[in-house]
Amino acid sequence: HTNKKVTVIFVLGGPGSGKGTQCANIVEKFGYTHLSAGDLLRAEIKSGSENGTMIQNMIKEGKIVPSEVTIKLLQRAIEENGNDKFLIDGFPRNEENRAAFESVTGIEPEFVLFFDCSEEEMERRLLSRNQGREDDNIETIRKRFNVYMESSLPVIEYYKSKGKVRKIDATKPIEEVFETVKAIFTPSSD
Ligand code: UP5
Ligand code: MG
Repeated sequence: HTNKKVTVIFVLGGPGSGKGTQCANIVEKFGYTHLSAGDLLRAEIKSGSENGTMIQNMIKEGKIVPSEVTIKLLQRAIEENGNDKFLIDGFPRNEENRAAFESVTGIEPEFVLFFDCSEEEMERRLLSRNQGREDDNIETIRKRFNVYMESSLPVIEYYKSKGKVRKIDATKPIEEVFETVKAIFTPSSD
């Protein structure tokens, strides 16, 4: 188990729903540390790690990288960081990810932010992002949507059954989405 008492929020939603964008806002306003599983995996490719080629091929196909790889990166990032509150963005992506993270780290999320966005809008955003991501082409985007529907939505359903999902209409403009996010992070006085 992770050697540290931490608060974790999972940030979930489809490809291009705005997870990374809103995490940056939450970091600035509420002092969390942002851990994007996808960013950690892309850094692992760049670092020339022995898993790099395997990770690169999986991302190109929109597939989910074996959980032990992703969990090791997340756990190391949590343990190396001085902060005690984390946004974990884009993980867990399937039931096996979820169960393995819980048993390996002993961490359960405080709640789950779910960015709910139409596929049409997500596709438009990904195709105009232009940041050189190898998975932002229409063939890979379709595969990412399929994996999301089949494997990732059930994780959100699981947390919904535990009353942990905070669902946000992510189709709106960035500023409006952040207004909703802020309300979730700001304790009410009732
Ligand atoms: N944008 C954002 N919000 C907007 C708004 N409200 N209105 C208009 N435009 C908005 O946003 C995407 C684009 O939309 C940006 O240009 C932004 O300006 C604009 P972003 O915030 O980047 O969206 P995000 O949800 O973070 O999209 P991302 O593409 O990162 O999501 P994915 O979940 O697809 O990507 P991730 O990096 O998490 O994973 C990539 C791959 O890694 C996976 O497909 C998988 O192969 C692998 N992976 C694993 O195997 N395991 C993991 O645990 C994680 C990843
Ligand atoms: Mg992202």
